[in-house]
Amino acid sequence: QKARIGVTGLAVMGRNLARNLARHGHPVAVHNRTSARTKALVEKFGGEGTFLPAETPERFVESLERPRRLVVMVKAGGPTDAVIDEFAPLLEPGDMIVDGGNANFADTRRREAALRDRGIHFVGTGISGGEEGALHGPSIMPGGSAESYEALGPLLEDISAKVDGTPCCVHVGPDGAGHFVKMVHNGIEYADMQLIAESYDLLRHAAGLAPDEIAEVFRTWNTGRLESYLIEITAEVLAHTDVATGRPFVDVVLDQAEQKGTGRWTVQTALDLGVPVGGIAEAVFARSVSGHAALREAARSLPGPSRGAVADSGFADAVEKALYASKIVAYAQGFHEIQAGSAEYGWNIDLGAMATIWRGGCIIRARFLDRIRAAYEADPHTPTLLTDDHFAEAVGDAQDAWREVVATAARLGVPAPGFSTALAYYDSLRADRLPAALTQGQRDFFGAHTYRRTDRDGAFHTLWGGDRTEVSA
Ligand code: NBP
Repeated sequence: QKARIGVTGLAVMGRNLARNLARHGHPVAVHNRTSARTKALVEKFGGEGTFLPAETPERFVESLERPRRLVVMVKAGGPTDAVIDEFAPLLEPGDMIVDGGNANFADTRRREAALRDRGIHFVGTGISGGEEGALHGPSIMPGGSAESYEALGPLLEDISAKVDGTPCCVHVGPDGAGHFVKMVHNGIEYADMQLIAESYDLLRHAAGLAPDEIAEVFRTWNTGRLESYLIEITAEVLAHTDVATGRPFVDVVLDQAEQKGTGRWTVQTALDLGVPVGGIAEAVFARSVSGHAALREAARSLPGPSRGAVADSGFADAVEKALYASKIVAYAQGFHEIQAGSAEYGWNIDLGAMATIWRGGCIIRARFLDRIRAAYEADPHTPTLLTDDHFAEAVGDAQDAWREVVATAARLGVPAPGFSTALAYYDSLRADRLPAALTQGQRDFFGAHTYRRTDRDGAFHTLWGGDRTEVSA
């Protein structure tokens, strides 16, 4: 018997993905560099379906039906190249290597081009949902050729999460498109988490609520428009009591957030593409600030504001509005980045389809994504989600409360970089005139960089060091 698909790399993600495939009735070949993992998988979960364990790459490749579908779930970076170097010589034209790791999309483009020359499809595939998602149905974002999707799509759709019967898996676009979209997904996840963290911080330190009371607030929010996996688990974490000390769990965890890199890549890529993603950038920086222990220690004695907490019973509602509005901004920025990446690399990504496949399986799954899907359905070329009728109205309704929350945060000295940057972005887009005109004047003054005028075409320069007449550049 041959396997329909194979998975190499059997740490948490690969093991659970292989189990998911087997549970769906697909015979799956399994392989790992260290064969103890392969043995352990078959011993423990062999009853869940048909596993074909292989100790060597050669046996692994032999056990796959053609065209071969080989999923690689190893640590991203060097290990992925090592695995490709090991397996590619064993493959034949038409075979597919599916990289399900969190690869950088630029690496995926390089690998895809190199393997395409040898007739092998390289399918960089974003997989979201962590280990639980991999087992029970992740959100899957495959890139690579349309031809490879014909052979892979049905399998991947089968094991993906489903929402309203629709699989959370779609062919994103050629070469690195899948990993690009997965990267931005993670960037949005950073922003979403940061906004939730700021909401908690304000409820705690501006409104003076206790963690279990805040958990209740989040539970209530989770029955409304903010309903999402992240809000749900936030309530769980906040309600949790540390077993060892009996104190709120959130008070015994070291307040230094870590990161693996996809958020940073999202921001670096946005800078390269010239797309403003302040919400994601502030989220990455907030984690970075939290980790600078010595810097924070040195600055701890700096003076703060003299005013105390707010005693406003409507504050939690205001924070809900600020959170919703800021979240819309963060997603609008993320989708702008996907739109720009798609244009830059010729991927032709369907933005509404991305919202559709993020509705289930992944960390940012939320009711809200249905709204984004609807927005792109109404206007696939909308320049920003913010001008969609629904979102424009929601932000319009929320904005007074949003401004109040940002002002309160500033007044009380509670850092709210996510809320603040989102509001500044909103106001920048809305502005009739931006002070960029002054910036251009300064640039022309010190560097003769020229400027354009509102009333005439062309580039101009003022002779700042001379008689200040204007010349055509
Ligand atoms: P890890 O990222 O911890 O990688 C461990 C696996 O890589 C093991 O199977 C290990 O084999 C293998 N490996 C390494 Br390390 N170097 C290798 C090499 N030179 N040649 C062959 N194999 C090598 O596993 P993971 O947490 O399951 O994640 C797998 C991928 O999925 C990663 O790219 C990750 O970014 C991505 N991802 C993870 C999550 C998540 O929630 N964890 C979510 C979404 C995506 P060994 O057993 O012989 O050491």
